[in-house]
Amino acid sequence: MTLAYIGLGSNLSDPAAQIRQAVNHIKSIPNSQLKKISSLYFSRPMGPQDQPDYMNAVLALNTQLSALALLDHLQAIENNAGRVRKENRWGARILDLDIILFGNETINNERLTVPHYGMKAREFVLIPLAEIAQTLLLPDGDRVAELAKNIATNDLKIHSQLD
Ligand code: A4P
Ligand code: MG
Repeated sequence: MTLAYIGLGSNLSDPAAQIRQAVNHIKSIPNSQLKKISSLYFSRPMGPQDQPDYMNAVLALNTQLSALALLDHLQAIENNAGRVRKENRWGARILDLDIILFGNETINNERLTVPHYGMKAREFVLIPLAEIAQTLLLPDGDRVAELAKNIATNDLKIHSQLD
C-alpha cells in the first residue's frame, strides 16, 4: 500500500462541480481507498491571467496500484470529464489531476515526475496539502507545514467542504 497525494484543479464548466465529480470517480479507482480530503479552495490563476479563477483541492489515496497505473486512471477521469489537451502551458482546463506525492518515492520517467515539479511554488497545492497532512515530510526532508506557512496565499480561500 502506498499513500498518494493527488491535486485536483479546474477552471472551466462549473469548476466546483467538476472537482466534486472527480472525487467521486477517484473513490471508484480499484484497489484504492480515499483517506482524506481537503476543503475546496478558490484560487487565482497561476500563469496566464486571461483565464477564469480556479477551484483546487488535494486528497490522500491509499493504493495498491503502481504510480503509472494510478496515472492511467487519473488521465481516464480527466478525459471523461471532456478535457482537451492544448498547447498553451498553464492554460484553462476542465479538470487537472496531478500526482503530487507517491509515498516517499522520487520518480523521474517520461510520464511522471514525482514529487510534482511545481508543488513547492504553488499555494493551491501546499495549503490544501498541509490541511490534511500537517506532519508530512517530502522525500527531500522538507516539512509541508513549513512550506505552506511561508508561501504567499495569493488570495487562496476556502470555498466549501468536500466531505
Ligand atoms: N506528468 C508528469 N508528472 C506528472 C505528475 N506528477 N502528475 C505528465 C500527473 N502528470 C504528470 O500533463 C502532461 C503530462 O505530464 C502528462 O501526460 C503526464 O504524463 P497534463 O495534465 O496534460 O498537463 P498540464 O497539467 O496541463 O501541465 P501544465 O500545462 O504544465 O500545467 P500545470 O503545471 O499542471 O499547471 N492556477 C491555479 N490557481 N490552479 C491550478 O490548478 N493549474 C495550472 C496548470 C495553471 N494554473 C493554475 C492551476
Ligand atoms: Mg496535469
